[in-house]
Amino acid sequence: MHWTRCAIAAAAIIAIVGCQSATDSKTDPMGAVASGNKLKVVFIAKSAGNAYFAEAVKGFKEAADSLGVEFSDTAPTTGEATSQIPVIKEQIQRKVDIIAISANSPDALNPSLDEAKAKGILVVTVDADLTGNESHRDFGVMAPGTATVGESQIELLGSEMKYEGSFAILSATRDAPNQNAWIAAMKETLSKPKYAKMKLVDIVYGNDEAEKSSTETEGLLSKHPDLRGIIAPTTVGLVAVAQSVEIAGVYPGGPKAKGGGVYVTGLGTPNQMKKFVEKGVVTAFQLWSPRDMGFLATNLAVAVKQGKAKVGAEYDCPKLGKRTFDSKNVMAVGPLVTFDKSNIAKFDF
Ligand code: RAM
Repeated sequence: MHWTRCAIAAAAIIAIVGCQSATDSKTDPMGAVASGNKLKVVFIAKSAGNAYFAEAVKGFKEAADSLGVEFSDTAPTTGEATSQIPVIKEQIQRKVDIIAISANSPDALNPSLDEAKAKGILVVTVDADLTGNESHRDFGVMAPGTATVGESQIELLGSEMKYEGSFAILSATRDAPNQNAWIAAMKETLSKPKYAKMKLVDIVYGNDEAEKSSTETEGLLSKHPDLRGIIAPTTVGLVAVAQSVEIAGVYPGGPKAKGGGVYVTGLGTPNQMKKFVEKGVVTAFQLWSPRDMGFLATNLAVAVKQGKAKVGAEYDCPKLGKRTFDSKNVMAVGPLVTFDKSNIAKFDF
């Protein structure tokens, strides 16, 4: 697959570039001066300690190293709507040139991001957008189309539960713009005749915290004894759901499975999900490359900042090729990949 090869090549590039810059700063007496003039890019994740964002950061770093710009990443401890406000303010004070952010709210960040833009900082949403408030950022780099993700998730669960029975969604935070957009697309998909016998009975929020996601899953299982499926469109949530369903023994074929058992799917990272797929707790799940997302965002943002690319126009990204913006100035990464027993061993992230 295209981005597995890329990942290997990228690892090699990072190794080489990493060595070079370490040597440069030791031997080049102008290093300090030069680094003072470098463009400063920061990525603000939704919350700390999430493997998905750690993978995205690899892409940011790879691009930053190849472009000779300075990169750092940071995140609030938790992902509630306002938690990124002090972090944005801190970065404005640091005089960064580019803020890339996976937004925890579609609107709570507007004033802080406006302040950043007023200071000449380029504001780029990555992974989670300011849905309905797009004018408060310059452009976005997002997952493969919202409709694609929503439809594919419903189709994946539907094919497993034979398009019949009740299911629930375990999401991230209540305000998460990306999960909310995917859930809206899932509901839209459910209105098609093919899915008429699938019933969405509950939506709960694990806040992208392992413990809260597990507690919410246990709640779903006891509240809905006839549940046939759970979709967790969050990498943190999906691990927790898989684990809770395994412990409860209610996965299809599990010791406590009733009426066929509970199918679990969602968006997850292959490395976190491998063991559940191997054990048969989860059959299939999906994701795109978070690393490509960071890589594209950095390349594009730096090119725009340097006047080498224009928001709204076609962009030819190193390694990834030509991409276009949609009407909301979003550039998507892709493809959306389905991971199962047949291919999961090929991925390492
Ligand atoms: C979690 C985060 C992130 C989302 C992925 C799929 O890691 O909520 O925003 O894109 O899941």
